[in-house]
Amino acid sequence: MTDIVFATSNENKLKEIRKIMSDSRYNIITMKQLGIANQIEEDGNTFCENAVKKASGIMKITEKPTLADDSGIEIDFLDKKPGVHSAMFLGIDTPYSIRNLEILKMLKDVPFEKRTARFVCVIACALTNGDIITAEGVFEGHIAYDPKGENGFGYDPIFYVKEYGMTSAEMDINLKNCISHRGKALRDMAKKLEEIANKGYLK
Ligand code: ITT
Repeated sequence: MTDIVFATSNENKLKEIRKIMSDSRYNIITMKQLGIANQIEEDGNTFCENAVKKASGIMKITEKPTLADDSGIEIDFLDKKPGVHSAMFLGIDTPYSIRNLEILKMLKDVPFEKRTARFVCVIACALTNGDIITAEGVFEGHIAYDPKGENGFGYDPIFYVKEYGMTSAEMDINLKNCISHRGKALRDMAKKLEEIANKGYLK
């Protein structure tokens, strides 16, 4: 098993990540286990910039290969907002139950075809030799009319996936991981890490 740090303080992300990586050769180490807090400021303009900043900042502290995820939701009717600002949209301490209702109010009377939205996730891996690898995943859907479902986290209760007739908060973790932005990005990252391991950079 190869130790790899995952630089996130979001326990919900970690739960999904652990499940996706469960049959990989990687042993995920959390910042909590290492006793370090995320002191990296996410001030980039893109998911990629923020993911690279988090991964390389924490790799410099841990001196171990480090993964980081930057993700968020783009709502077309709101000009792709909140995007990279998803974690602090409508107030960092505002419960998601309230944020989600506020978003539904912003989209009141907006017809289904104009409620398109997507979750985006960029995962970056900072290797100890300074190399950076990135992978992206996108999950397309619509903003629902009412929040539904208890699974997942964040904006999942208002993210409706037409093909399954349910929100991503109504999906079990395996289904969500199979089709989600994070699942796609992480599986692509695992493939890229495999290629690197075969070249001998990662044991
Ligand atoms: P770390 O930076 O410590 O990883 P964070 O929660 O601050 O944790 P981000 O900066 O990447 O993470 O913000 C992502 C936000 O986007 C997250 O807090 C949710 O509000 C939203 N989000 C991302 N992926 C999501 C998902 O799968 N389901 C629901 N909401 C999601």
